[in-house]
Formats: sequence, C-alpha cells, structure tokens
Amino acid sequence: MDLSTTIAGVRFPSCFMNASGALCVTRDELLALGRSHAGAIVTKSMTVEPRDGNPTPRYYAFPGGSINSMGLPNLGYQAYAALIPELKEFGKPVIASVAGLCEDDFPTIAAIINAAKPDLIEVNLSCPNIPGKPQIGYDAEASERLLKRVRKVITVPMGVKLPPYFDPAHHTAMGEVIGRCGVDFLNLINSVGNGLVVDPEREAVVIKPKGGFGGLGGTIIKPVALANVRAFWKIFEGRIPIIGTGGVVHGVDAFEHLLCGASAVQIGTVLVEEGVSVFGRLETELAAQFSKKGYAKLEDCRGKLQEL
Ligand code: RRO
Repeated sequence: MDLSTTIAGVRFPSCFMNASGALCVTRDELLALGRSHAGAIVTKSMTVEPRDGNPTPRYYAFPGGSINSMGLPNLGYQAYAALIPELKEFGKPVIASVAGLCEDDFPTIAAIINAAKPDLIEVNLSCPNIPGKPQIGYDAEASERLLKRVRKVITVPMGVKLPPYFDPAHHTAMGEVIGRCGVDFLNLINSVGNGLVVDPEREAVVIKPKGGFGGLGGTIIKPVALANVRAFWKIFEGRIPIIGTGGVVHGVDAFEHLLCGASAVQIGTVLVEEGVSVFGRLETELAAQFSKKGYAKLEDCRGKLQEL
C-alpha cells in the first residue's frame, strides 16, 4: 500500500510524522524519529535561547487525551541548525518548527535555520503556554505582520501552525491573511489552548504551570481538528496542502483527516504515550482501512468527504 504523500513539492515516504513537541526536543529523540517509521522528522519549536520550559508536572495524559504546559523547552535554534545536516541523512524530510518569545525572534531564527536547509519550515503561531504571551494566531494583524517578515528570509516551503478556530468568521479572517502571505502549507491544529483538567480525588489541578491551565490534545480534540482542516481546505479549494494534527490515535482517525482534506497527519499525545513504534501501527491500520475501502493511495480519498 502506498502511504507516501507530497507537501509543497516535497515527498514524504509516509503520511505519518510526529507533531512538534512530541519526543523531538533532544538529539537522541530526533535520531529515534529518524530511525522510526515516521515519514518526517519535525523538531520541537525553537527559540533564540535554550529553554528548560515551565515547572513540572507539565504534561498529563488521561483517557481521551492530554493536557500540557511545557513552556517551549528546547535546545535553542543554533543547536537545531547544527543538527539538521545529520537529521537529513535519514533520507526523509526534516521540518524545522520556528517559534519565538517576541515578534523579532521569528525572522532571526528563520534566517539562520533556513540557511541550514531543512526541507520545510513550520512557523508556530499558536503556543498556548507562555505566561503573559497570547497566541499570535488569534491576532490576525500580528500574524500577517510576522508572516510577511519571515517569508522574506525563508526560501524552503513555509508552513504555518495555527491554533484552533471555533467560528467561520475566524476561518475567513485567517484565510485572508494566509492568502496574502505566501504560505506553502498549513498545519491544523495546535493544542486547544487553556483547558483545565481537574482530579476530583485530589481536588486539584493536574499540571503545575498557569494554575493548571494548558493545551489539550488527543481524541477529545479530533472534531475540532477535523473542522479546521475542512474549513481551510474549502477556503483554498485544496490549493494549499494541509497537515492534519489532532486526535489521531488509530488509522481510521488519519483516514478522517484525509477525507477532510489533509495531505499528512501528525501525532502528538499517542506518540508520547506509545513511543515511536506508534508509526508502524498507524501505517498498518491505515493500510487496512484503504484496503477495506478499495483505495490505493492518499489522493484517492483526500478531500472527498461527502456532505448530506
Ligand atoms: O511548549 C509548549 O508548551 C507547547 C507549544 Br510551543 C505548542 O506549540 N503547543 C503546545 O501544546 N505546547
């Protein structure tokens, strides 16, 4: 079964890859992704300086999903720039995820990381977990300003990782911004920001930062992820490729993302829970789903969701 895909002209041997943040901070983690069945290696979102991130506990999994407030722990962009040539030796695309603590950080990081020649760059406009820093993707003007600045220094395909939107007016507004900024692909969605998980036994929150507030991932966010994939697929009529992220636990979840218009899917919560062996399992499950439905490749079903 052919589960390969192409995004912005770059071929991926499999449509499954890690979501930024999941097992991709350290060199060892990135090398393990390289050796795994993952179709790409996605780095942790990087900042100018190395960061330890927020105080622990800062990740908690529960039946149905996870909550995190990692706070951008990463090695700093220079370390990732130095690692990229080694990661490219695995022969699959390397996606560098660029973040920042202020607007000026993004072009600084993007220019140097672009020079290290990752196959694609993903600009993260949607970290929900830095105290006092709102998600840029919820501010259309700031997003446009920032994307136009990074676009000038990025020569590889440039994608944007967006937060979930919950109203068609917001899909439309962001769609207009994306259309003006030379974006080559979208990654939808980041975690559903600022949820709160309560442990009734301990009568307490489950993570320490921000009084227990954090980004939700896993099965519980799948309908929100699918809605965002579908909304942006329709806005651009399939012209901007989409990586679907959110709630992919089994092959059939990936199939749903493909039907909504995704060209690939990223794995967060269940990768953290199962480790890199998850990629082999997901490939087997999606291949079985394709066989059952009589599909031979991704393009046969991408975007073909039926409406009633
Ligand atoms: O590091 C994090 O806390 C984090 C980031 Br940068 C992000 O984009 N999404 C998320 O759920 N956590």
